[in-house]
Amino acid sequence: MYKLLKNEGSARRGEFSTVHGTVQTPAFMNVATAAAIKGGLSAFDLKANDCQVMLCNTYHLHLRPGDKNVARLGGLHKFTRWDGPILTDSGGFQVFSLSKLRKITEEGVTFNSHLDGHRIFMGPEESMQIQANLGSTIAMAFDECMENPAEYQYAKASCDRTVRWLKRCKAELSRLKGEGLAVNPHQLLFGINQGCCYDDLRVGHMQEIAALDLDGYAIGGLAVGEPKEEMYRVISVVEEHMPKDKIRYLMGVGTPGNILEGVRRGVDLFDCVMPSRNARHGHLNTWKGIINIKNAKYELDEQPLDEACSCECCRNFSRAYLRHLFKADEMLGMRLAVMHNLHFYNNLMLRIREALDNGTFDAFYRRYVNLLDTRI
Ligand code: PRF
Ligand code: ZN
Repeated sequence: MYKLLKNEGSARRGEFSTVHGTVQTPAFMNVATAAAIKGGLSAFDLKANDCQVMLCNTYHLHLRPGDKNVARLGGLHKFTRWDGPILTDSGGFQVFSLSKLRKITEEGVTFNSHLDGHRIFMGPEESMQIQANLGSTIAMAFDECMENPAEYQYAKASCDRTVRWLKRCKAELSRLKGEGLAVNPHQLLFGINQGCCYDDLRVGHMQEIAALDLDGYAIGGLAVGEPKEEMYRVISVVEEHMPKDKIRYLMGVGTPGNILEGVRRGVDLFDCVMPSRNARHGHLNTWKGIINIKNAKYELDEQPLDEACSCECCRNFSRAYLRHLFKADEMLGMRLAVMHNLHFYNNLMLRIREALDNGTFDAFYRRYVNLLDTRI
């Protein structure tokens, strides 16, 4: 259930209530692809860093440890010890991004496992069955995330098929819940808008899926190589046709600047591997811009990584120590860096919410939109 608390322009301050707790929005969802945060963080670390939602992947967990095993072990919440909301991505995107040999038909997608190459089939029903076994709070619809650019005719046919897949997802999830086969009997379903960068396809697709009265709506198929101005334009075009009383999620986005632009255009939820992936390479977000901790200039720097940050790393350690850990390839370096970047993203969302509460989002946006994405 999404409750709109306040607007500033198109930006929305809201609350999303689920059986696993209420999410204050706008919010960032922290990526735990295979039920762990890369860099060695657990559910308890997420809690300690103000994370509200954990995101896991259907495809990865189906391959390993197997969704049936997760169901036998009581579902993802019990397995990971994360008691807040969990969103599972449907596998659609991962199949398209990880597997080279794949065949798409009306039924679904046949592809090779990225682990051992064996043939796997996944369609809307399989994706829902896997997500029902995982017991996530929110299941995502099985969609096709097209390459960009895509031919108009291909994009149109793909969108139409994604609508048919969505109807099958909805029917299958309600069957599973009705027959007591879902680990979480209250599991929610979000639809995903596609349509490449073709405005008419985007709008037509959004109108069709809005009519299905789902629990939330995502914008997919963006941040896949198009210029960011194009992405912002598509968000604005689609947003006008998204139900006002449902939560909105921009998939796989992005930098702090991208998030500020998304919020300004009416998006409530984001997720991205960027903070953890960048952290593992020593690229760290601060309130003054992005730093590379491996840089020689930090060798004797006794300041905290970011004096404005209250994460475990910034409260206790110097830049010099963190740089040393990276140089010496110590696991602790990665763990602290990932913790900091996730803390930064969750804190960014907190400050966005405060600005919306106070009616000062526009000033906040203007102050930070370029600064936070700048390398210093
Ligand atoms: N579809 C799904 N997951 C996704 C995407 C999508 O289009 C994207 C696109 N940025 C990220 N994750 N199912
Ligand atoms: Zn920090």
